[in-house]
Amino acid sequence: MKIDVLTLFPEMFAGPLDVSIVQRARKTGLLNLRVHNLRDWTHDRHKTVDDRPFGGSAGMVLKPEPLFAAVESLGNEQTKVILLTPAGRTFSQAIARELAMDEHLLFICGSYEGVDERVREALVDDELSIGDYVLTNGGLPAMVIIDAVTRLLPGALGDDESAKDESFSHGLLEYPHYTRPAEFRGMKVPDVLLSGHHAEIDKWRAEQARLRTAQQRPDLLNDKNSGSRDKSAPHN
Ligand code: 4G0
Repeated sequence: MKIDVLTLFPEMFAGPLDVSIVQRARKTGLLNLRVHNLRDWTHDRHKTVDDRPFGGSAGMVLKPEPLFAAVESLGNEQTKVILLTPAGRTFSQAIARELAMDEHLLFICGSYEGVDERVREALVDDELSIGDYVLTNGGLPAMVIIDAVTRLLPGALGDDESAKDESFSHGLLEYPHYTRPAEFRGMKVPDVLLSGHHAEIDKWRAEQARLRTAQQRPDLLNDKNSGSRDKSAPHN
């Protein structure tokens, strides 16, 4: 998969995408990630990317010219252009699974009050938000989405990582996990996990997952409208 990012702050992207599973996906060629400075598509001396809104009001708006030039130079017909904005549909594991099937994603990291409406109309295929809060720019949301999508690319996870059951593919939270020692500061690992009775262990885990979900995320048990749950998706 190819991913291009358009941002005013490319320095932000050093770090989170240079470690762990995303780093390995990049090194093995599974993920071709390129982060670009939107100012590279300006032509004036001051590299102007924004301007005051017509009609007045506080704040600035990203000008259309650099964004059109950038998207036209980086993208083609099969590119999915995604704007990060608090006004987008809320990102979820189900959306991550959809994006993982695309060949080419191009993220526009908005800042300020937003982008010129003609960019949304003519260039943007999808608008995504990572949740109901406002950040200084769309860089962190882009990194969150890139991380979630990359680990779903076939071959991105190692054997240990992919064998793991996943909360959001069942629509339930995970059961509790324990490792050695069997007793730590007086806190004991449940006997059933030490018993070697795999049917009993599976039963206990299923019950714990249900209890934990009811306690912490009762919204996920509600059959309708669970947002992140995709009942049509394969259960890995
Ligand atoms: C306001 C996304 C702020 C408007 C972006 C962009 C939070 C999120 C910003 C825009 C962001 C999120 C209209 C592009 C940038 N903050 N919740 N800040 N537009 O995903």
